[in-house]
Amino acid sequence: MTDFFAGIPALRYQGPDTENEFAFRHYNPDEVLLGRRMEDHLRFAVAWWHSLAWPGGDPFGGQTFQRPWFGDSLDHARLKADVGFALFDILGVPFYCFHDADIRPEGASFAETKANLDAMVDYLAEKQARHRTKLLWGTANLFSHRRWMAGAATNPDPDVYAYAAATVKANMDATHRLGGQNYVLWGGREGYETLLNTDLRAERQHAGRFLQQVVDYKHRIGFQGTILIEPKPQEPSKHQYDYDVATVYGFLLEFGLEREVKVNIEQGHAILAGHSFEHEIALAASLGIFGSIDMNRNDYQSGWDTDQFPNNHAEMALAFYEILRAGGYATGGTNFDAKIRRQSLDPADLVLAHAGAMDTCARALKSAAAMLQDGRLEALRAERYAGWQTPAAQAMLAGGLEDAAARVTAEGIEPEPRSGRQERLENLVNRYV
Ligand code: XLS
Ligand code: NI
Ligand code: NI
Repeated sequence: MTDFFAGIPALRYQGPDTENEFAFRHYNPDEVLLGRRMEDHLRFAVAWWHSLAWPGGDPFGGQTFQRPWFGDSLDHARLKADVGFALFDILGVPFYCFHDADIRPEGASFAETKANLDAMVDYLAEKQARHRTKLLWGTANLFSHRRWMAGAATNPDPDVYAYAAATVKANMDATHRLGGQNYVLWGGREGYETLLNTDLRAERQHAGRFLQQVVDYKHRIGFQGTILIEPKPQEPSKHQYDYDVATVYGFLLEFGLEREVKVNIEQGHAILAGHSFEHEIALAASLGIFGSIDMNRNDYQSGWDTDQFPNNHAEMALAFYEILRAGGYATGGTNFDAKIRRQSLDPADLVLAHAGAMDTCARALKSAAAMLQDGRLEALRAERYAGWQTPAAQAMLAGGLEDAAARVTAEGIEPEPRSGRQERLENLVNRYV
């Protein structure tokens, strides 16, 4: 067991006016919004890599955190899991997520690494049986070790493709065994540093074939969860093949996987790709591939993936509005792919970073639900497209270009521009955030 969080109580909802720092002001798991409990809307998950494994480094300096579970043995890994589940209990989160490299020590060979993974999966299974927190998704870290430096499935060396297959297979088995609801693939090194040494076509074909093999394997082992691709435009590579939602959709279509694979959308990655977070969610929903969320935010000045905890509820309300419009999560959830700052050394910093983010999401969700319930935004959107309900408009879509063109003279059409009413819509949103 662990006393890392000694003196920190389990957090409870106490309402917006409480003076208690160790309480929720907005996250009230049992509160019902639009017919669903808040906990079931938000489906929060803690990310093992940032909250438990990250040592506090940045490009100019190394470790700042000194945690008793930092080390290379299985005992360290088990202590890390004990601390993890203690954190999950304090927060009352229903889910966690991991990479293999976060939960087990690396071995001297593939066999030893796999044995370490299996030992930790046994340990996590026991933990899950005694706590309420379950696995939202598992994934393989195919980017940190030097063997992945030129990619995993897209590596020019076929031996690395084999190693990636073995690693992903082991992690799909682990995720399946732990009852994970999704399996994620994020291709941090599936891209290039320079086009001068890159065969774009070959790398794309290999990535597509790899994903087909992943999907086949999922069906063969009877894994019921969702396979998710996490788009990101660049960093660590100069250019990554899973650039954004639209790019991933094109890739899925090319390899016949658009009904098999969905997307895990990260706030900071959307911004790096030059999109808003809500744009990426709305686009994925409209394409039928919305899966899950990695919730964080980037620093708007530094321009790289700083993975901070979210704290802007007004901005997030627009994202949750799109999630609600899409019908909410199915197997997905809100995973805090976010890390505390490297000066935030105290156990309380770790707890309250999550608590604040949970409250921010809950507040955003309440605003989004109120916006949807108000109905005026959707009514105004529908009204803007109402002209398309007429038989003449529908007939244009069924006929040829010349049929549509003929309407202009036959009906004496002269389009009358109408206001988009943007400021009025923004004012309406501001009543609820
Ligand atoms: C990195 C990614 C990573 C994925 C999981 O930028 O967000 O953390 O979520 O591999
Ligand atoms: Ni990220
Ligand atoms: Ni992520």
